[in-house]
Amino acid sequence: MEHILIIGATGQIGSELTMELRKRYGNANVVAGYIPGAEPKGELKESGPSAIADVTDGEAIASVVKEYHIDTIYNLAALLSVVAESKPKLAWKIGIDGLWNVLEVAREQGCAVFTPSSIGSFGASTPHTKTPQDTIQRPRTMYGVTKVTTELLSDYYFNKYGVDTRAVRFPGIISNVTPPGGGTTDYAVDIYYSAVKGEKFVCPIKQGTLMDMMYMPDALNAAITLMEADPTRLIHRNAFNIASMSFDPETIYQAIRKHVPQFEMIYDIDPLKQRIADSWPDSLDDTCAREEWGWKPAYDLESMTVDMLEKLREKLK
Ligand code: AKB
Repeated sequence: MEHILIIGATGQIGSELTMELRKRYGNANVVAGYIPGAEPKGELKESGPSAIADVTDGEAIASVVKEYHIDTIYNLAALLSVVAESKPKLAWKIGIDGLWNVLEVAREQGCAVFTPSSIGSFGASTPHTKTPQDTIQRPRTMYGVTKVTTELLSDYYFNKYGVDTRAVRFPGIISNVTPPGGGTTDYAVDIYYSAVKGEKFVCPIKQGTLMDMMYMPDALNAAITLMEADPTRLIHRNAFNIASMSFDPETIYQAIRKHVPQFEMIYDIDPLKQRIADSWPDSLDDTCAREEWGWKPAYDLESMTVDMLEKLREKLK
């Protein structure tokens, strides 16, 4: 990786991934790609180059790749699971037609491509505990359908054209910089904001509903380490299970209450979010990622909670 384009650089993952890559690869070598209406601001804008990179416009992507001599593309453009259910056509257009555009540019201009998949690529018929790397993937959400297709299309471009496509299946990502929007796992971010603001948290997911989650620094490390990995060690490519923690709402609530004893939580279940959460795994088996490229998370629920509370107290003061 020398010259990198992040498509979706102002989103939850993109905003922090861009800054981390700039730290590691040099500010001038990492281009923040955005769509009009979601322009980079503050440090993201000031620290390095940015360009309009609308995933639905293949020619525009091609010209940014050419102008900045891009060799690696992080394609983070997608609608999350809940919002994709209300806009299925747009979810397909961004997730799959957009991916096609990116893969074609990559094929023509010799770029490596990272396009994340998700725990949402699994469905109710997938084994739910210690979900294996290679298993049944028959999701019934549009988000899941686009994520399985992402994995297949990325493998197709690798096998047919030799495009260096690699990806992980992200769990719910918890961060304190840019909030997520329209996901099923968003409650695990929102709960920290409520705790720090001194508000009662209304949880949309039922007690006992387990889902894999990950702290942002581990997610960034996964995305970068995989793209830096020796390709001869990779048996899998699209996409690797990665895991660091799995919990239900009660467990994260108790973890926060250890530090904020007066914090209160009540439940008001959102039927769509609950249906999606019930169809997703309780926990993933990430053995292949550990063996093939040395994946190892740094944070667990307790260390993430301490860091989240400290950072949010600072941010919201
Ligand atoms: C969502 O909830 O839609 C995402 C995901 C797990 O992919 N955070």
